[in-house]
Amino acid sequence: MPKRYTITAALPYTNGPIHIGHLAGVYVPADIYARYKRLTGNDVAFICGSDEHGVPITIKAKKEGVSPQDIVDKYHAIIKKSFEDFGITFDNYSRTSAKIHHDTASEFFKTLYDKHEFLEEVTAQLYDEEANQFLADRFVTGTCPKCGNEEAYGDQCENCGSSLNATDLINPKSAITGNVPTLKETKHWFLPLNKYEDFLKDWILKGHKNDWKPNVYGQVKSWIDDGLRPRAVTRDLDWGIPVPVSGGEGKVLYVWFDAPIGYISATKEWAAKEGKDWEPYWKDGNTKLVHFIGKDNIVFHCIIFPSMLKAEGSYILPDNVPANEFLNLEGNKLSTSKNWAVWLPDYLEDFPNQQDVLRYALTANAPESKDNDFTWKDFQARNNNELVAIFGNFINRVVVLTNKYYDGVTPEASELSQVDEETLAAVKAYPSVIESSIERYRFREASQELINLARLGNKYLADEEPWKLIKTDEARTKTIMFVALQIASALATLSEPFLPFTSDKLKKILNATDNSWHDVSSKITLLASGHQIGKGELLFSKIEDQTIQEQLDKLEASKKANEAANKTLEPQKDIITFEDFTKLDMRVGTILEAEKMPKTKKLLILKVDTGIDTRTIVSGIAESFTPEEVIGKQVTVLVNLAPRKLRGVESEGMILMTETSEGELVFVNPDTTVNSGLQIS
Ligand code: B3M
Ligand code: ZN
Repeated sequence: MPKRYTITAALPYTNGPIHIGHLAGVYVPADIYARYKRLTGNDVAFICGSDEHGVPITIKAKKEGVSPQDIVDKYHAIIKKSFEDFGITFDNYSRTSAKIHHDTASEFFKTLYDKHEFLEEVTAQLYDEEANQFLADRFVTGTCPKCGNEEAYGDQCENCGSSLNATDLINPKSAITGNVPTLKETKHWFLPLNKYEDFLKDWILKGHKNDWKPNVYGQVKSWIDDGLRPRAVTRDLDWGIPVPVSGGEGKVLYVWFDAPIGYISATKEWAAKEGKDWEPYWKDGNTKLVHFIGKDNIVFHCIIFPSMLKAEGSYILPDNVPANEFLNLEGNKLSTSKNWAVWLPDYLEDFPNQQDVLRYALTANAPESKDNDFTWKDFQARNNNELVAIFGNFINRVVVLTNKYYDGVTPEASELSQVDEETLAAVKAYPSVIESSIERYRFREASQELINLARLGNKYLADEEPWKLIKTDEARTKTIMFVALQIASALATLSEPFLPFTSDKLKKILNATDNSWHDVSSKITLLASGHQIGKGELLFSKIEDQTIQEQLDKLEASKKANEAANKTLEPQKDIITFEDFTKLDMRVGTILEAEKMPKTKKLLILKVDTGIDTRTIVSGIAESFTPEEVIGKQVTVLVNLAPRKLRGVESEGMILMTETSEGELVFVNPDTTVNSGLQIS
């Protein structure tokens, strides 16, 4: 019986492009699920949009010296295009700066306000005197009281997922000035989560004990067991949705209050465009609501938003929230701020038209129950050993042989052997095999079942060897190729959720676009005898080691560039007087000899002509220069530094150096050759 599904995917913050972690954690699994539900005849609203409020946007705007609207306009377009490029089939990708969202969120807040669901309280909040601004959310960092993570934010700890009030943080620090915040009184409206504890215990801890993923259920249980507290749902910020009640001047809705309502406003926007009624997608008890998110959003989708929906009273609640864990990259946490990521636009530039390879590699290795690591080596292996060697190889053989033996016409099968019968029966079972995994949100497992179907095809051809039989048994060869074409057609249909671009290509090659998901298990024949298929084309191509090495080098380079760009300069030292300065005697020196200090890695022993004399100076430059490289160099020497013994060698003076932002040592030296001994002042 077809059902109605409202499927949502977390609204990405529009403070940067999206990367492979976003795809793996949220958007590819959500798209697989939405495509599968459509293919199996359900009414689906697949909803997402840009999350355009919140402190991350204003921090980015400040950093780039533009307005928050400029930032969201720029990244909304970039992110929207990335989703389109990767075949993420949202029915609507909206944005929370849209008027329909402002109206919907304001109305939602007003409804709760009029029902006296909020606590209205004046409390002492963190304040940055220098920036003259309250510090909430990502405007303040500190140590998480629950797990000790020292980079927790004012509203959330990404390490343990806890939702926090800024005043919970230990050793808070302003993200604007670095100052220690003071406390200042201000009025906010609080959602009394404690009031919904019994409802949440009943709805989740009892009602979803067996069908919610253990990583989700476990986090929710620990918060509820810890006891829920009122949470402020308004902020002293100027970027966001104005608080629509008196006393709310200069305040906005907390981004995590407004953003989930973005799913509702985006559904409204879509339904209006489609001439549909939006309400059944959010208010009909027969609709299944499924939220796809990352683990750092569990508290907001399982506790706060459901409590809001419950308080409002007319909405359905999520049937499931299959949150994924985090994806790491080459052993390190993916990080926007550290530029340690594979950004989707960059991937497409380096791997044009290979979206499915990334979709597949991320699905086959998805962090479904624990954090997982993306490596370029695994990406290459998934492509070469599975997509090329199994899926692509099978299709290529079927299509090439059908064109070679029968000019592309699907041959007539004569009597089926037992192996043929068993093989065709196995093919018919695959829709429900894959369904069983998808229905339990096990997309890794489902993707491997798809590859198993291709394996079945390969094994069938390898065992039946039509290329040999063609010489001796025409009838049997026709039957084998007929069976192989049925497997290929099943792959064309069942691959669509996982490999949408490949599925399209394969349907065109087979000239077969109309077999539904259920047809694969119910129809006697997917490709009838006499059906004309098209010419073959390679579905996947081998990825060479060199290509992978280039990606690893690119990652290293971006990491170094990012470290350089974010290198914090030492603060200026205490002021000295001119008299102090005149005590320093700096001369031009010329390095005459150099040798490594035995048993050390860092030290070179230099013989330096200072113009006054030739003296020994020990310098910690051995990791940046070989002795040969420095002989003859003119350098700046501080000659009247008291001599000191280093590893038994008396060093008389110091060579002035500096370290570039890339971390390499360079000499501070005159840019023309001059006589040693000239004073530098
Ligand atoms: N903007 C995504 C994040 O926390 C957040 C999701 C909102 S879904 C309503 O990275
Ligand atoms: Zn924590």
